[in-house]
Amino acid sequence: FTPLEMLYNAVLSGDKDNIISYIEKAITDGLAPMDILDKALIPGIEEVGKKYGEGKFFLPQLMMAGETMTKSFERLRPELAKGPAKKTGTVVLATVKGDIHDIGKNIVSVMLANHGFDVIDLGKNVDNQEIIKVAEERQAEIIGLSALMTTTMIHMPQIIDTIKERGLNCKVIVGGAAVTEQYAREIGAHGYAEDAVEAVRVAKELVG
Ligand code: B1M
Repeated sequence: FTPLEMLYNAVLSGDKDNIISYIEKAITDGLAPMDILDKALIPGIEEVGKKYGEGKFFLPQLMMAGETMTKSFERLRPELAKGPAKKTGTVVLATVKGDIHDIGKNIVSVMLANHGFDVIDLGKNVDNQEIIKVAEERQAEIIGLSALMTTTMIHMPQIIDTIKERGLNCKVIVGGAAVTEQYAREIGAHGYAEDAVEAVRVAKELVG
């Protein structure tokens, strides 16, 4: 197996004990941290989601894979963090209420910070009002919302409506596996991004 295949398999099988040594090996072999994420870890966790959706994997496997992915991302985080860029704007970022999926949101967080955004990451399962309050206090140019479930993405339009009602000068970017570009348009979001690289592009465009 190549280092990328080893990592893919480790996420798929929820191999928390060995994932770090595989990451170390991949880094020593000169693989780019973003490639490790995009070509091994994310495809691995997506396959887990597919198998879980098909009833071939069960909750314990989903949890093990999630923990393995989180552990590997924490190891990669400092590798992904490049030097300070010039300040681009402030983003308040959160996974919406009722939703504890934060792997993708954490990737978006690191990427935005790498591109000079001051990221206030409120974490996961965050109340609508808390997100709006912090954005207002910190005069954030952007609110970034992540939702992975059809049952939780409904908080997004609620937040957007409140912002509009209060006349806050703040743009909202939405993303996460449950969200589509069409949904983003329907709820009146200012931006949608399919992945972390796209999120940076959209955020820059909105503050531009
Ligand atoms: Co859950 N889960 N999960 N899960 N889980 C999904 C989302 C699911 C689709 C699996 C399935 O059924 N096939 C399904 C949701 C179904 C639906 O609503 N349609 C599901 C379910 C049902 C559940 C539970 C209810 C299971 C249960 O308990 N019975 C439970 C929910 C708990 C809760 O939130 N209240 C649950 C729990 C978990 C774990 C805790 C075990 C774990 C999460 C660990 C963690 O995040 N710390 C987990 C995992 C790992 C998944 C899957 C397999 C993978 C998610 C992931 O990390 N993907 C997922 C299946 C799937 O999504 N295909 C699934 C990798 C990540 C890099 O992608 O988050 O999409 P993603 O982020 C991307 C882009 O979307 C984008 O950039 C990122 C980087 O490219 N992006 C943004 C994300 N946020 C953005 C914000 C932006 C812009 C772009 O702007 C601000």
